[in-house]
Amino acid sequence: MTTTRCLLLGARVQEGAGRLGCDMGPSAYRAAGLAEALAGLGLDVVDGGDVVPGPAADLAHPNPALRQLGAFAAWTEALAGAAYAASADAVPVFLGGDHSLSAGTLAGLGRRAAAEERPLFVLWLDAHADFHTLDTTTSGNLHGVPLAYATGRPGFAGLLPPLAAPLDPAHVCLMGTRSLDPAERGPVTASGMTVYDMRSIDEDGIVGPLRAFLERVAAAGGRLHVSLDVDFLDPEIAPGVGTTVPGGATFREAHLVMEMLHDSGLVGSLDLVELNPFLDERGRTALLMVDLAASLMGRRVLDRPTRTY
Ligand code: B3U
Ligand code: MN
Ligand code: MN
Repeated sequence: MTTTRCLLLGARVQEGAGRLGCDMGPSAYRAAGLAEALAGLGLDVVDGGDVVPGPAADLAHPNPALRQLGAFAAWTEALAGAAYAASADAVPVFLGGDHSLSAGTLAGLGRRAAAEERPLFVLWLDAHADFHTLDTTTSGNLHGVPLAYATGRPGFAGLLPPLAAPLDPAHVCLMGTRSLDPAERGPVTASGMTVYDMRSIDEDGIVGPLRAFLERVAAAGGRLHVSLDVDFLDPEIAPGVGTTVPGGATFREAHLVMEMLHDSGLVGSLDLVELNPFLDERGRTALLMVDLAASLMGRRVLDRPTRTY
């Protein structure tokens, strides 16, 4: 068996969030020992440094709320190229950075999946759906749009890079959802994406729904991308994020998701997004995200370090 090659790529994107600080995320993951934790599992870990975007163009749009559209376009272009290249022979782990970075990673991975003639599937672990178009966002924060762009919703053409292969919404599974804006609700429902909101997880648990999704991915011979937003987690255990929403996933729910993902053997790439070290408490959110990534990459419960978060 060949050793899994794991390529860490920092994306110091903060322009998509409503407050500053996500640009420090990659440094926090490095300080929290992500590379060492993954190497300790026997993986071949390479830290590829940080992706650097080109200059931000001055892009105009009729929605006056939009902020940093030019920077978003530049990051998307750079990250799409990085994700396509990295996914040729490694499992890339993107260290965010706010969630707008996933516009780029999804674009690049869509291109990679098309080249492999495999369908791309996405597990979106998040309090939010991030399904706004440039026209519907009222916050103007572009971390609210990446899934809309990647699935080919209208209004991005001419501003963001064209998609080599739009993501099929039927291949997207949202888990942990508990905050949708009014303008997102109809489109999310109509899209055909599978949504397991916190209500359904409270009622039915997380195992059955995740197993059903993973079985679909396996049956289709799919490539699976996981996008883990810190606010998927309950803010009591993960305070280091700009948009805390009460009632999120528990410590064990989150680890169980990661353990099942590992057992599936299907995950080809991972985004760790929305960590804001400025808002964290003694690195506890960064450490928890590192431990979750290690669970996904194969660390078993009994091997976990004893930490006080
Ligand atoms: N839907 C809201 C809030 C939000 C989305 N993603 C995050 N927050 N992190 C918006 O601003 O689009
Ligand atoms: Mn998000
Ligand atoms: Mn979120």
